[in-house]
Amino acid sequence: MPRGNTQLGTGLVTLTLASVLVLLAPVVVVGGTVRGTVTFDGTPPPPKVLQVTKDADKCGPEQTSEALVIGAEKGVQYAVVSVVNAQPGQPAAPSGKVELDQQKCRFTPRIVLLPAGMELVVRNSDGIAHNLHTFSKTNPAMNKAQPGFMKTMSIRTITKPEIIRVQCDMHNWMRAWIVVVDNPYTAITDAAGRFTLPDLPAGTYTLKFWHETLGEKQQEVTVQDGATATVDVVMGLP
Ligand SMILES: [Cu+2]
Repeated sequence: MPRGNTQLGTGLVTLTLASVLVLLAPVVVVGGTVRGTVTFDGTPPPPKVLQVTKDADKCGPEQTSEALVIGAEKGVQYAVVSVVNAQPGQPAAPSGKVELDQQKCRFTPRIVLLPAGMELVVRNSDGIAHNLHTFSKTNPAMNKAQPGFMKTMSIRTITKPEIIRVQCDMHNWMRAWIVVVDNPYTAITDAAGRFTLPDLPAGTYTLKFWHETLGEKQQEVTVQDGATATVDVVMGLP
């Protein structure tokens, strides 16, 4: 066999072997997960009852405050868990939107996670007049009336990361928070106080826990590829 053909044959074998090795290589799992809980320190106080002073036929005679919601095992709902030193993620898809409803004179959900620059659709399911009053510091503040016939209102001016307090001046018990984020690493605790932050690149991070009534807390965590780190924190009344 001519020498040239032998070299070609060896080359093909080498190439094929390399391909097989690539196919057999383990799938590289990029990033890890942080999960955990926020629990209340002490004996949970009873939920506050808010008096309804207007539109009781739509709003009911009274409302239960969501400023501090504590569930089973003292889990704290509506705590915002974010990664302080995360790299910004992909910009929000322009077609995406996030909705904040007004239902029975209550903002739903209590906390809205809004990627910076994404459209916020404010819905009025009640068919009575509400108004959206935001107390922004970084984004332009707004105070927009939403009459009962205006089913939706589109907001496109919230473009910078910030936690924004929202209220309705017509029903002074109505509260919400818009959490504007520029990375995908923010979670809101569920009814049991649990949160999950998936797909974090390996590294050491500072987690910030924020709750509208309980204040702030920070905790460091190290994330390893393919692993789950657990962070449980306890927060009490200030
Ligand atoms: Cu209102």
